Amino acid sequence: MKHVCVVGLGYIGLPTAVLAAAGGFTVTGVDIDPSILESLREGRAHFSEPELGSVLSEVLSQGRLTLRSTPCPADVFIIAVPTPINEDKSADLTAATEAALSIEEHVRPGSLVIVESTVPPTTIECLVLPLLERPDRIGGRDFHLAYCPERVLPGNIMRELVNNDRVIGGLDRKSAEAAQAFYRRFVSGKIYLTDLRTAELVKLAENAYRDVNIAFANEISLMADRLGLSVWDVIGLANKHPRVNILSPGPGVGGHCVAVDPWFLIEWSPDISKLTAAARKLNDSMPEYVASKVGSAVPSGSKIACLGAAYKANVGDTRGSPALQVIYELERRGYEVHVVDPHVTRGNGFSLQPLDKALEVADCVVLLVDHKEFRELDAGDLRRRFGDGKMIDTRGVWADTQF
Ligand code: SAJ
Repeated sequence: MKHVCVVGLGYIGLPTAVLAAAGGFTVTGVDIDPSILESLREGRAHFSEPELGSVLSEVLSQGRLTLRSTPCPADVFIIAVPTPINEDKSADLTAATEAALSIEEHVRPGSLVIVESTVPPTTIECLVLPLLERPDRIGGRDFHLAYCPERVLPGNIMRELVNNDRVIGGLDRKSAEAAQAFYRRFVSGKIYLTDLRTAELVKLAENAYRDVNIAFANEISLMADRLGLSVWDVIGLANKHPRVNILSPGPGVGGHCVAVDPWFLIEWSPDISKLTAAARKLNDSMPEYVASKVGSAVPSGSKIACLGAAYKANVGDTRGSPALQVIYELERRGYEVHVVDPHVTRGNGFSLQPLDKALEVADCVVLLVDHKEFRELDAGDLRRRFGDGKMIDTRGVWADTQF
């Protein structure tokens, strides 16, 4: 087992390809996006993650990582392509299907195929396996097939890929063990072996668990608001209980994982996933709620300084960002929105402003993302400038203002 072909060089595939190369494998990284391949060939990653750039340059210079637009024969194939949802919240498995089809011709006896993309239950056995099998090439008997979902937290991917425990689901025991041998070369976390369906549900359960708990925090924030209380005090005190750990309310749930994966469960078992669906609905209603808070503070046409566009603190990723939903809703309601986000390099559908300029002209300030730069702001100065009623804090940074 020496040559690895990674299909999909995004937030998971690229760090995985780089770490496998650094772990001694010869790696071919495959992506259909020419601009990604071009920037990688120049040694530049198309997103920022601590330590990614340095290890990428190292394995490129050592010739351990080469880049192509189509797969090639290899001992190990990793599918790490996006599995988003469609407008109707159904799973979009187009990229995963195309990735499996693209490696099919290169699968040899003894090959190991690992899917890392997050998928709905039964996808590996019902969609991926049939795409790879031939009458004379049966999964398990002739090649190994495993599912190993990632658990990394954007902003710390390189370390988490190495240190986090892994769950590997195998088509059969030998497939799981073959995948374990592969990851053991660069993963220091514990590796747990199980079957395909268990691994699929484990991954979805992890993110649905988080979404439901965030929804609960948001529900408490609505109650606190109606009572005229600080939700930050309420949750802070409730969490003093030794067995209570209420998460933090916010303007909604973003990113391409926690806000997406629960829909795979809802689509697969709508008759069961009542709590999961209610949590998704509540979290997706939060941007509108935040916009209504602004509506209660200042009239339409006012200038609003929106601090944050990214989906969460200290990252520049705006995919599925609830902050963006608030920004678009405020614009729809006729406000003049001034967006500040030091982590976002380019605004899509909005222009980015310097912080001091936005605060200078604004009638109201809304904190949407608790970037470290915003945590460093002097709340007292802001209070003197805006007054409590025109500082809307959705992340508890200015604590004693109402969310
Ligand atoms: N959020 C809250 N309140 C909280 C925590 C998060 O409003 O208390 C919001 C964030 O602002 C953000 C969204 O939820 O908009 C998701 O952020 P996150 O930090 O919870 O998760 P992700 O999407 O960055 O990463 C998650 C992680 N999963 C879990 O924590 C169970 C990560 O470990 C996964 O690998 C990743 O999803 C994934 O790729 O599946």
